[in-house]
Amino acid sequence: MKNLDALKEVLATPKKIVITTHRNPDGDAMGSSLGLFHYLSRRGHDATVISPSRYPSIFDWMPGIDYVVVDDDQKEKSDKLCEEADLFFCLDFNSLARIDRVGERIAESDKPKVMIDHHLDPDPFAEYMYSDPTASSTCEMLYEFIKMMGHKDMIDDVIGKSIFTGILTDTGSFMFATSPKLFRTVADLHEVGVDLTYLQNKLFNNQNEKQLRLLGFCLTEAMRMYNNFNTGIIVLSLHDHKRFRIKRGDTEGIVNYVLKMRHMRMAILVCERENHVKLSFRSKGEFSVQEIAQKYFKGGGHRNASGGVSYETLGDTLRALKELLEVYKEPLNAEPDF
Ligand SMILES: [Mn+2]
Repeated sequence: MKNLDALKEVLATPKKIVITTHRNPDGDAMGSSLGLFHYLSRRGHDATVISPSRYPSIFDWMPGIDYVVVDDDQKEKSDKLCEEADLFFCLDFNSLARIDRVGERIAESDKPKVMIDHHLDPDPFAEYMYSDPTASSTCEMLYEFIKMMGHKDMIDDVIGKSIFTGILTDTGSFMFATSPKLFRTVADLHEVGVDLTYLQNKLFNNQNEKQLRLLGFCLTEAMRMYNNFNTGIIVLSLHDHKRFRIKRGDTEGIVNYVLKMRHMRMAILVCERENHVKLSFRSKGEFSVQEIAQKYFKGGGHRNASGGVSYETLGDTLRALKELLEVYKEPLNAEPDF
């Protein structure tokens, strides 16, 4: 990590610290933010997590979640915290443009910034930058960070649970982006008492009837097959959002079901919102959805999991996607490498 010793120096005396993460925070965003919050608070810092938007209710059980400030709902409080902060931590995103209003506040501030993130192509806005696109998750990196600070012994069940949450969600329960190093980290977390079964139940066996019925609808009605391109696209219109009363987090993980079909190389979930269309991309093997999300939909992420947005209508967005299938026809139809 760049300037680690200088950062140790900064953190040697109590500071007012704002920890922030990306919009629509996932398990890695919440896990890393809360894990860091506990670590810094215990060291005597006055730390607050600001999430640009609300977090899904499946994270309600996480220790410390009640102290999270949601910028969309608490703008004044959030502005005041940013104004008064001595230091900012930016977790699980790598460009301030990705976090709208909070990003603007942070960009305006002349106070130092720390970035801990595993996405590709970071914007070098942070004085203290820890970027590792080979890491499974920001949570895995947070574990390394606390170790580098010399405080591995502070990682207990509470911090461990937060870290483990991001590892589980970002790796799809160890299905992708794993490494020997990750399993060593996980073994350490196990040793300090983090209960994997407890977390699995909290994170993955925690849905309500509506969410499961929505999954059923997506697979029976909303999934469009493009077998000539080994691609499946699930489309949820505004009407569907109303019909199923879809809330933040309800569509989490649904896109992955498309890839359960043997021949599928790419899966896309298209959600029509009031003034934009949200896209989630998944792929198997070497085929990169990161490239598509970044080049055509102002987004990005990882090779096999990325997100983006379109400001065209739903119809125009779907037409653009179909044209892209033609553009990528050859790699989509290559011999499977999975
Ligand atoms: Mn992540």
